[in-house]
Amino acid sequence: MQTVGRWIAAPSARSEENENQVTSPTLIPILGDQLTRTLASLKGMTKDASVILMMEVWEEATYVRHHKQKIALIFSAMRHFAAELREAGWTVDYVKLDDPDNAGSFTGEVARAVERHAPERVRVTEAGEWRVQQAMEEWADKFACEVEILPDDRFLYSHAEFREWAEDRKHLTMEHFYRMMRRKTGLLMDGEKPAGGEWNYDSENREKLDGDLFVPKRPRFEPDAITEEVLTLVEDRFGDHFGDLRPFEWPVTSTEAEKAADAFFTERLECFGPYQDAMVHGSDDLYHSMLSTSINIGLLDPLKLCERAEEAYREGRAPLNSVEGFIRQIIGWREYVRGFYWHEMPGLAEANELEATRDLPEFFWTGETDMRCLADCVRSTRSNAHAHHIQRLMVLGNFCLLAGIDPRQVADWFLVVYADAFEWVELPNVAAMILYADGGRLATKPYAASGNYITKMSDYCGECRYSVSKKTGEGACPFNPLYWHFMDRHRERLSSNHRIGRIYATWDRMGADKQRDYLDSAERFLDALTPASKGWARAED
Ligand code: FAD
Ligand code: DLZ
Ligand code: SF4
Repeated sequence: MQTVGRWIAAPSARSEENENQVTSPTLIPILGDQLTRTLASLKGMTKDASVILMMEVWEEATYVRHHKQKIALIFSAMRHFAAELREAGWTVDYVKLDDPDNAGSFTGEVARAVERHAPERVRVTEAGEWRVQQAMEEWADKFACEVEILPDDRFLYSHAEFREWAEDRKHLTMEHFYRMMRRKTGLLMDGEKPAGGEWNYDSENREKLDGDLFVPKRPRFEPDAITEEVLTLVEDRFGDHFGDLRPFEWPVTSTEAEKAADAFFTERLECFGPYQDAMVHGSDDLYHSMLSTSINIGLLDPLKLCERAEEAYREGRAPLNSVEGFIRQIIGWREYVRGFYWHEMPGLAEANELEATRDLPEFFWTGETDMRCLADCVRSTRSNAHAHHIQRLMVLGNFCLLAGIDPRQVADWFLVVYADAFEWVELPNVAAMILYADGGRLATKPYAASGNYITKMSDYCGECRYSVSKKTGEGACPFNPLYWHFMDRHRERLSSNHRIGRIYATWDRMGADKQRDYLDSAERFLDALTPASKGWARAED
């Protein structure tokens, strides 16, 4: 379904190719995360009646002060995509950041393009982020032509379907959503039954990585002339943003992204499952796919990736626990958080169920902390604009949860620092998954953990200045007292939670002196944290 002048979500996600070719003069804006030749707004369009508009705009590059590599990735991928479209015969009106008349915003640039091309209508695929979608919905009132906003059918589940699924559910349990998606897509299904008899093999995916295991290097993509020009621009205009710009090695075209996917399927998928939760100091990718940037900006089709993973299992090239784990991340978590975002916005951006108000510590930006696990995660974040899932969840996220950091500051940090960060995927992971700020709509309990979890899954603790086995006092791993401080301060809210309530029996058995030790240690640590200086995440700070 498409709408004229205002936006309504479509009832089904994968729209059909339009049967009737559109021949009236049409302006088609394509945003920086919509770099897909089969994009909804391109389907059924004739090349001679269409002008594609692509815009590098200051507002998008600075609404938060993105990591330099993220800006470079988007601009380079946009410029390559524009060249690819031109090669295929489309007319592309491409506005560069430094074009003297650049209006600086999507709305300003579409307005200028409407004047330049006098189209009968503007046809656009819905935005990934709430903020941009709100602006798009005003276009029909602003421009002297029709405005069509189409559902983004690169996702497998539409907003309306998610609304219907979520209706009347108190908890929006991902596992239920995921099983429904397995049935809907037929992925890893043997008739009505899940392949292998189980829906979820997560319990087999918790191995620590032995230092001797060989981890193949992922392909790196040397900057070409287009990327080099963008890197110079980014250094020049965004040199004071967080993060290292070089080496810049992300795939910036669908051809490069396919090569990255090939390497993952042939070299790393096999071990993806067992070592999904492992962390090794200085080893940044391990067996992860490193495909999120390419998927999120449209260079790779998520469903095709899942089909390739299933094929590897069916042909005996990869074990079921790895393949199921990979498919679950994509048709489960990825689709789920996108549905959750649109279902819970705009409230999700303000949610703060645990009333967390502490400032983000400065070391999230500088990496200067004696906590070896956190220092390594920030280092990888700064150098690569990437950290893998368990680092984001159980080290960085867990710290923010336990220390009670203000969700808005945490969300800004995660949106700034990762090349794959777009609010629709970042915010549910931050506000709901790691911070429990949504009050448990997404997770049935907070993912709180002491140093025990980190030492079980990593080699971080051995050379840390802190001792993970020491519970309180000087030299104790800060995660240990912080864990109990968190549990104690949220007792009223959490003790009735059946998945967490029994922890309080352990707490009570400790006795008042031991409890005081924990609380004092945590408070001393928290009081000594240096809050982040203003201006890292947003210019107006
Ligand atoms: P792999 O480990 O190889 O996983 C395969 C794919 O599954 C990923 O490429 C991704 O598309 C998908 N996926 C896995 N986990 C999730 C998840 N929890 N939510 C959505 N998709 C998932 N992912 C983003 O793409 N952008 C973000 O801004 C982002 N922010 C996050 C913030 C926090 C606090 C947490 C805990 C997770 C976040 N994630 C985000 C999810 C996940 O960490 C990344 O998708 C993953 O690390 C990307 O690396 P990869 O491609 O090697 O993933
Ligand atoms: C992330 C980003 C950046 C940094 N710059 C641009 C840009 O100049 N032009 C553009 O079309 N898209 C950019 N993007 C991606 C957008 O922020 C993304 O398309 C929206 O957030 C999705 O709603
Ligand atoms: Fe992190 Fe604690 Fe281990 Fe140090 S001892 S690496 S702070 S978990």
